[in-house]
Amino acid sequence: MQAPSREDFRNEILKHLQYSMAKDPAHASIYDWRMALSHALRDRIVDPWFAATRQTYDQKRKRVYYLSMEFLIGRIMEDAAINLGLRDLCQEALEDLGVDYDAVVENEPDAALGNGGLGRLAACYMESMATLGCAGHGYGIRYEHGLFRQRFEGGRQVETPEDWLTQPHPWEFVRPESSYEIGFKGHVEKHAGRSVWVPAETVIAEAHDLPVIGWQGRWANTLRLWSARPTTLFDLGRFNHGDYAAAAEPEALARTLSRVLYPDDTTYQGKELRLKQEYFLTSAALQDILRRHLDAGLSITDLADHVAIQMNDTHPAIAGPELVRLLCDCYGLTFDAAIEIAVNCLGYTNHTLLPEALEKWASYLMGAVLPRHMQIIEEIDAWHLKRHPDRPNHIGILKHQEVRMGELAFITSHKVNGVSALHTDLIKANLFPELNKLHPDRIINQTNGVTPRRWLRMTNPALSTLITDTIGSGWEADLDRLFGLEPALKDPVFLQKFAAAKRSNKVALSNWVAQTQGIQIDPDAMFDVQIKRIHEYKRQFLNILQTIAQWHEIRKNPTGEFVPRVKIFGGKAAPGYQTAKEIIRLINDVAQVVNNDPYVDGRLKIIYPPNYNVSMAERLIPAADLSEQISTAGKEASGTGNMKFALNGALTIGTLDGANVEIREEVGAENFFLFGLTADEVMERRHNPDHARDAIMQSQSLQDVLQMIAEGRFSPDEPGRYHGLVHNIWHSDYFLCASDFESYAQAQREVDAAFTTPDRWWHMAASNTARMGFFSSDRSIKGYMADIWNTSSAL
Ligand code: 26Q
Repeated sequence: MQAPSREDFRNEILKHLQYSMAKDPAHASIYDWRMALSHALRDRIVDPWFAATRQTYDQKRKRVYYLSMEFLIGRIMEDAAINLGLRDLCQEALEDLGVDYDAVVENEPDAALGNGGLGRLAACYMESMATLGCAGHGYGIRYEHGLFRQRFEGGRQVETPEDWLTQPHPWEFVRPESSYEIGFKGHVEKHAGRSVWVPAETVIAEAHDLPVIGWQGRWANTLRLWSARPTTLFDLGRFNHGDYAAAAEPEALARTLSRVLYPDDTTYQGKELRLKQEYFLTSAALQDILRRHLDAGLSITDLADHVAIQMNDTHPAIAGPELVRLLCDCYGLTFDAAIEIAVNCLGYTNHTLLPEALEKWASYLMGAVLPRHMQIIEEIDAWHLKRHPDRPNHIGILKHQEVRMGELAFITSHKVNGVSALHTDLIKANLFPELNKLHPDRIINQTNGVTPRRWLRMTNPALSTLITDTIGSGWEADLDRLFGLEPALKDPVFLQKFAAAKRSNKVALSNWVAQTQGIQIDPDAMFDVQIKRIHEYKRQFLNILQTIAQWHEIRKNPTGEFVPRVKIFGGKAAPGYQTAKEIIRLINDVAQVVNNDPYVDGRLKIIYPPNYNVSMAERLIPAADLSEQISTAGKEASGTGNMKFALNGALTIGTLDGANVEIREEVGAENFFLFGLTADEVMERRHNPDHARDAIMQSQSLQDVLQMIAEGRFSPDEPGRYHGLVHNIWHSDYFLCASDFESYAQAQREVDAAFTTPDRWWHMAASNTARMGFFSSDRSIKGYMADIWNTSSAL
């Protein structure tokens, strides 16, 4: 579609203000303008969306289905405008109408339907599939409440519900005709040799479609989110017997099913409602997939030629048993035929090695909620054992009266992938060593990526313009073209412009911090950023210990030369994760002391804005000088924030963990601040039961820091507040903060030295941007298409 003229587009916005919102421009609020603009943009998505849908149907293309319990989308409007090539036009048309474009963008709530990395990855992958012309459908849950909102009270995290859906959502289209019944509980009957599951509870899954528009609007896919509706409002039998509470049960289940996203990202808790949510998503998706396949006139036995289904972690791993159930019980296939089709369709992406994060469901719970699936799981396990009689028994799906979802997903998939090279090696060596021996070709790597449209073009216009001025456009959909910046790295004028782009982003962030936090920060200080979920393995604790050490140094040398730093933290803790919450409170307590210390005199500031989310990441990342990627080696599967920072010209201080390893290889060791133990050394070091004490005794600085915390320097009203944290680092320190402390301190001093040599710093920073092409999610998706989905682009 042709881009409209400025005047035409202005009129389209006005038309929607009048006829979609029934508002007079004289009385329109920012919200009304946002709705009008969203509708005007939406109109321009419909044609490419129809065209792509029709082409996939006509050509009977293989379709890819991405099943995920989380899609962490963030704001939609500006992303759509960017991909349609209309962003500047939106700004101009609103300007003509006397409306502030930035305020309209800000008015949109984040779609926070995810916890962190896994959910944001799903959103980047949807965008890349649309950009690449891969016929892909996302399936997720339309949570009424996304990830909780975070506030700080006296430095402590307080959670409040998120309520993005209290406003109308202009990007979704409800599809009542695409509704499916989902059963739970009940029993299994046998009729003429066929099993029939008779559920005791049912709900309806109703489809809500979001268009996902690719770069330049050349292709569009659908993200289909399910919401639960009751099958019947009342159980009339019970109602007539006067049992009113029980009569309302069907409605109560449906109301809770798609109500809220579980806020844990690393500990699974065996909650019945979570299992029901997982089955709800999976069953609705599979019924929809089979209906579409059969509606196209294709044979059920050819399913794997036309359908690839990717499971985003084990959360939808009930897909294997559910597909077998549908094929056997509803379409009459034999078990052997059904499981073969299922394995050929399914792929499983693993995102974690942390034992506490691996999903396991008590067999009794699985048997109670999904009785037919429990039978099928046992059958799948027996089938696998029969095919591999030498299989050690302890590596099966069922162990200690639990269903292990990782093993289930592995056995029911033709490909299992890790999300970085190191992570994939560790999956082979530590997580599934024996299954890997039986299936040596099954585990493969697909290193994560991020979409450069959102994470560079949209959020960093200053740098994007410089890149385009230097190498021309086209890099947005072919990120390897950033290598074309290489000659410019030698040009001092280019490096100056690079620095100026960064500085403009830092000024914008400083203004925002002043407005929202009431704290003045200096745009010429180094902006040192750690933003991610709060978790012990990610080691925000190590960062704050180091920050305290730096403060201590400044106080010891009040007239000394120090590189001014602003330490910026962002992130939420799972509501039940007490240690993570203590770390949050410590950071806030330290910030209080440091930010109000006259001796520091602007050389150190600590900022922790509450409620970190996608939109906040979009502000912080373009303004960062230093990216903190400091997890205990072997624990972070990949990381994707690390990629966004380096792409935007921040330097990384990091361990050899996850994708840091590959980032360092790409950008060059000389452009990366490495520290810490390797994954092998971490395992080795834990053999020494005194590793923490030994490390602490060797670092006077760390001893001083721990002493100050223990004495209550940061919590004078309650000196014992952090005794738990201090005791833990002395006596256990599983994540090796003590062992890596000195190495981290030394790397930080190297960072300071580089920052005080601007020529060197900006050369390093620009080298990062120039060499990050590999980390486009387009490269990842091409890998999935070639190695897992066996499909090609329609463009
Ligand atoms: C499971 C069961 C019950 C309740 C919640 C969960 C649950 C939910 C979310 C478990 C895990 C998650 C999220 C995990 C996650 O975000 N992992 C991250 O995935 C990224 C994308 O691959 C990686 O870059 C990160 O390294 C990894 O931590």
